[in-house]
Amino acid sequence: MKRVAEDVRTTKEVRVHWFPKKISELDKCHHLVTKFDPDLDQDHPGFTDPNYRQRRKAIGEIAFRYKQREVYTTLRGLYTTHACSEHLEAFRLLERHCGYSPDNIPQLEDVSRFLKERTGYQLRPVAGLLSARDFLASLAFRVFQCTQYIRHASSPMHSPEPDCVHELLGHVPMLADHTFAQFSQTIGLASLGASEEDIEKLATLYWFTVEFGLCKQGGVIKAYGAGLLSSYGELVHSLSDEPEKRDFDPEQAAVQPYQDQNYQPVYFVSESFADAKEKLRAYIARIKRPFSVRFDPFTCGIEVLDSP
Ligand code: TIH
Ligand code: FE2
Repeated sequence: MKRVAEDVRTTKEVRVHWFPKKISELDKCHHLVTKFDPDLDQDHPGFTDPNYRQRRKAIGEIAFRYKQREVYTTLRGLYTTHACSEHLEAFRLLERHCGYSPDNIPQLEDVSRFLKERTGYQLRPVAGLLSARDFLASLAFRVFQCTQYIRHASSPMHSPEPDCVHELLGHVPMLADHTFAQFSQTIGLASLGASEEDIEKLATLYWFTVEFGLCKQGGVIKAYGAGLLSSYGELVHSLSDEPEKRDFDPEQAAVQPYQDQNYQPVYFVSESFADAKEKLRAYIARIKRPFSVRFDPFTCGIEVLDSP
């Protein structure tokens, strides 16, 4: 598709090709001409030399990784003013002990080991978007399912689906906090064996808290939702005057329609994690289930208890 640069549209509506106007827009100039690619062009002198082709690929990846660096440093710069204190603290530790840096994407296994020591959470790789029932069930065991691929390079500041930027920069630091880890597991436990209708409500509640939650800290609103902390665009939007902000009420949040293609028009603000956890517990206690469940930390299994 040809794009028209808006500010060079003339009165005669001459179509002009889009062109970059800021150095950062060079990120959008990433289309490669493959005519001479040694992997595709049989006449290329290196076509039959696998070592050469491999070396070329490795060098090419350094160029693509340049963008990853940009996402990391841009988000990190914004955290100081926009992220909650729990996220900031864990992020410092992840940089010190877990290989978080602008030039490195850490291994899932290393990050999982770090979390296990902090809150007992562990990470496991997942191929794509899971059903809400399966995803929430894993939280009951303090297992977090992580995607491994990275967002498309043409849209570094927002992705419509989870990717490793979202998991590593958004979720992981929050899962290192005790109260938040408990909050997440509580949603997971409530989801086990729940009706379709209750799964839908719990998934929506998860959306407005774990993914897109805001909270008050020292009289200022900060972000704790992973979907905000992994998207520069939405992080700025969420704390601006543009969207509506409501006090967190699980009854309301569980049925609030949400946006999963673009920025949210509505966010819920918690007084604190402790307060959110208490409200969540009260909400969950009202969900009807013919049995109750308990996580046994010794066996890491679920005990099912019939109600009297
Ligand atoms: N929008 C988030 C991002 O850009 O990192 C990713 C998602 C969060 C929740 C659903 S998709
Ligand atoms: Fe997520």
